[in-house]
Amino acid sequence: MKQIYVNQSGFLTGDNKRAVLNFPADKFYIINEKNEAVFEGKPTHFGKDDISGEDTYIADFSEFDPQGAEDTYRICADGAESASFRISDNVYDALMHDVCKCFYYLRCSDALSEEYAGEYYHKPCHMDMATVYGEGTRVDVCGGWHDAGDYGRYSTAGAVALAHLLYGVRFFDSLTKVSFDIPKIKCDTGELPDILAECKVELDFLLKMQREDGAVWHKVTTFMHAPFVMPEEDKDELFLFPVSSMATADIAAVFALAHTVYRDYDKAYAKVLLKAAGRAYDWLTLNQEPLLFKNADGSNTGEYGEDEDFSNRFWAAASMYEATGDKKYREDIIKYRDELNKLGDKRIFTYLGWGPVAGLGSLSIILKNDGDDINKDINERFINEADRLAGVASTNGFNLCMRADDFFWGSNMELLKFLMVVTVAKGIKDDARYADVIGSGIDYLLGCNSMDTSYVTGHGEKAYRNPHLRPTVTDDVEEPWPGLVSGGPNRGLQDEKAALLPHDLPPMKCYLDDWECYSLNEITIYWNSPLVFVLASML
Ligand code: G3I
Ligand code: 9MR
Ligand code: ZN
Repeated sequence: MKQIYVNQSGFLTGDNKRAVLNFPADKFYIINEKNEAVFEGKPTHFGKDDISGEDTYIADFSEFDPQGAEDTYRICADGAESASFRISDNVYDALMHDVCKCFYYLRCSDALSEEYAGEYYHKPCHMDMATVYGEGTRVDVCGGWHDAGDYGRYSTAGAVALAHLLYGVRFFDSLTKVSFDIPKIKCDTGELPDILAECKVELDFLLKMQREDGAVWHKVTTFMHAPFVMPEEDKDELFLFPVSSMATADIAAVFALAHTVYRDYDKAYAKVLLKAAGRAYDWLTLNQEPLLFKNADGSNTGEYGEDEDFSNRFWAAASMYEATGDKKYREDIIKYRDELNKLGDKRIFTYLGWGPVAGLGSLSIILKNDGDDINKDINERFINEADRLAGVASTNGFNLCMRADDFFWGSNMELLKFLMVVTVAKGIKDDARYADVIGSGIDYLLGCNSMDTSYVTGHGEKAYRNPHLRPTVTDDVEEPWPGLVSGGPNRGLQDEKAALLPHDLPPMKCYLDDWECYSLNEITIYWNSPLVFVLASML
């Protein structure tokens, strides 16, 4: 079928603008709402690539920068027509609002109000004390965000999502200006910016996930995933599953990072965070052996297993060093850097979670900006990775920095993390390819892909509508919350329904907009958070 793929949300004025055709045509036209042709151009043949499996033709309309931000346009060629899109200076403002607001809707316990949640309100949930698994002690761990389509709350996943948001605030002050209609929280300087009011919900929860001795429980979930019910109907016993060194390190790191952000707004809170970070760090110092995590026998909630904890410890050391300037943390940075180097993966210092998190440590080192050898080495690794990604993008018609192997569970996060790396690299080195790769990545996410689908709910004429998300499937509201990033195509086709798809599909087409497909179409906090980071750089 003849298709014209385009970013269905829109383009920023002045940016590069492209659509992709999967058929040859002499000319393409841009038409406005009155069906008038307002621009014409000639598609150029790119050829076949292994991620889409299609013979692609590129329609470049970068020159088209119309006045009149509210108009919508379509691309036409040879009888085919694309989805509509806009071009304006503020085309991503509504998107940013919605992507951020999803964290509010994902709040657990009694933190939603009808005033702010509207039709997506749910009653208080998961208010009971949780039982320490295997011990029987009961602990209050109310609050935080549900992780995803399930109702679990996982420490490492929460820390990583927070990290994307809080590093976003550190790198791009613009993020503190974004408002998304949530309850205000008072602070020393007046009111917290919305993004920090929202992050505080998860930080407060993670503070409760820390044991007296400084270690952090890996997760709090029921023993088995809940059926598809509203959160308040999920009444099974909550368990605090064992502490892990990954959770403890990630929490040390993210509290230290949060300290550097909140100290400008709420000194007392920033102090609490740094103290808790220090306690977690001291526990790590006393417990040098990795304490990895495996699900209890028979339990099926998220495992978030990792093979080693050096990347987590590296992140903790880097974040503590940035927060305190204390040289003892610098020594640990070197120690864990050397351990990570032994693993033999040159890209590891650019990995931004949820598994390997050394790249988050790198962000602290970049922010600290000491200019020493450690700093130079990290800067260079970000540049090398950005250059690699620009190279990958040049091998397909979508200018997408993804190889076939990158399309696994949560491929959209893989993409967004790559875009974060390129975004940071762009701040280190001026290279025109970087902005282009970021733009094309966002175009892909918002519809310029061979599924012709926008992977953000409510943003795009053909946005996906059936996320694997318990409240959305269960409530009687027709549309899902807007602003949810789907996990996206996954060659592994790792759930029962996805397994029915043909197994020889090109990577980009291993997707179905079906709520049953949790390996293709779930949502999570840490798939929304990297989009916030990348969009913040574009505001
Ligand atoms: O990293 C490897 C890569 O090297 C390899 O080439 C590729 C191909 O097999 O696999 C990659 O690993 C994948 C890993 O995600 C990467 O993060 C695994 O195959 C894949 O099974 C794994 O999926 C994870 C999934 O849980 C199952 O464990 C997702 O990342 C993770 O986001 C997801 O998390 C779930 C929670 O458990 C529960 N809550 C919902 C959440 C989202 O679905
Ligand atoms: O709904 C669950 C989803 O949030 C998880 O990502 C996924 C993997 O842990 O598991 C889903 O739950 C499924 C369970 O694992 C197996 N039976 C079907 C469940 C979904 O309906
Ligand atoms: Zn809940």
